[in-house]
Amino acid sequence: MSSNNEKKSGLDRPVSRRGLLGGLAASGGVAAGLFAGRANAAQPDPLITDIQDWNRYLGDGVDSRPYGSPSEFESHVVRRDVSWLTADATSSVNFTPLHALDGIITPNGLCFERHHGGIAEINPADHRLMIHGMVDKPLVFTMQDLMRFPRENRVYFLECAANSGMEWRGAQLNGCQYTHGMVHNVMYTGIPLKLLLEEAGIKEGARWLLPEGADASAMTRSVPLEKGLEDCLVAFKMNGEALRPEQGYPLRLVVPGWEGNMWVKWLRRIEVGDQPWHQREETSKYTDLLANGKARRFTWAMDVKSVITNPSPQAPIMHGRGQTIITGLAWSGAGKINRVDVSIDGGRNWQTARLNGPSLDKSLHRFYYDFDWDGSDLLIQSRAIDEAGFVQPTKKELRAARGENSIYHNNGIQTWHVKADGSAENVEVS
Ligand SMILES: Nc1nc2c(c(=O)[nH]1)N[C@H]1C(S)=C(S)[C@@H](COP(=O)(O)O)O[C@H]1N2
Ligand SMILES: [Mo]
Repeated sequence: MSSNNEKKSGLDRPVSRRGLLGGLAASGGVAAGLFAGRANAAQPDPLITDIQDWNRYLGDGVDSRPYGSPSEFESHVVRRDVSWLTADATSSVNFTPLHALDGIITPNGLCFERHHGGIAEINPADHRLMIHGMVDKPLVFTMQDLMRFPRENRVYFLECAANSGMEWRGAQLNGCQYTHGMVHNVMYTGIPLKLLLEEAGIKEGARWLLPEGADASAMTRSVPLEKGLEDCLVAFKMNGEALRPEQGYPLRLVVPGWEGNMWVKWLRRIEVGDQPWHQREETSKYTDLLANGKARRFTWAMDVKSVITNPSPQAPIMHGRGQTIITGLAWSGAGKINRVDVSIDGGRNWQTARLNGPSLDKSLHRFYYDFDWDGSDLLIQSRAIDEAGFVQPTKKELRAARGENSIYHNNGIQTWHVKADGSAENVEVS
């Protein structure tokens, strides 16, 4: 996929709210009357009065698409990367096009990808999962062995801890795909890890797990045994079909609510031990350097967060003033989302948004806020509150607590500046 977002120079500096609001009166009203309803048009609409080709000629038969893909008119809805972020083709990341989706489920072909050693292509017949270390009997499972274990279906978000990481020091990337697109939400079919661990028999004194991937990066992370027994899954299906190669085919670990990095893909080994291993991904990476030079470590749970997906820089308002819908996503590693508030004036006033769709534990939640847009400039924001009572902080509050050194765990409130012509831009209010 070609890169299509460049670093925006000059946006490192926060835009002051005073400055933006000062400009509101002057620019408001430019879009007036641009989008009068078609029903009033003087000319007859040929799309109504003429018979179109698709109405006249037979279409393709059922044999033409044995595995379906989206309409050609949706070809712009793809994962995209940021050129200056991606070092080379194999150590890379791309982003979910959140602005083009609705509901809560991420389609398989649009789930963002993050891999440290490229995509491992594994024939499931050649795949093995080993459980060893502090267990009564070390075991090796084939994929067929795993099919004998009771399985469960659960929907969870996966968010990379570095999601929004480029925004720690100021508004930078123009689009929620880039600022928030390192998240996806999928229904997994998998075996509770607890069942596999019990099959091997956990020895007394065991406290930690070390899952390892079969890819070239052989990714490892220390996971507390308690979490493994509580709700982790060894998954082989996503949204009903086999995992995609990008997502760890044929087997991945699901660690609900916790950093994406712990969700080891191409899962081939789980070691059981009595202390953490202090691997690369939990020491030099995925630790949060504070202003005082100390670092937070083992920051596993993803914090309460939300973002407005429409309108946003890649998805301007196209229909002009009047009845307008703001929509977005909210999630929390602590559980369900209780409430989402929306502001259209940069956080001075807040209204409660309407949550819609299933409200599931550690899953994305969809919210809508319907309002009458008068065509004036807006500073739109969303603020999520989860069932544990955590409230999404402003960026100012976040920086006061954590400084600006980190790239991980940025859950600050996002602002889009919507202009009179319906376009939107990434800004910060101060
Ligand atoms: N084996 C292996 N597992 C891995 C990775 C990897 O490079 N190799 N990347 C991790 C990171 S950093 C993240 S954020 C998630 C990304 O999952 P996704 O590609 O399904 O979005 O997988 C994690 N699991
Ligand atoms: Mo990640």
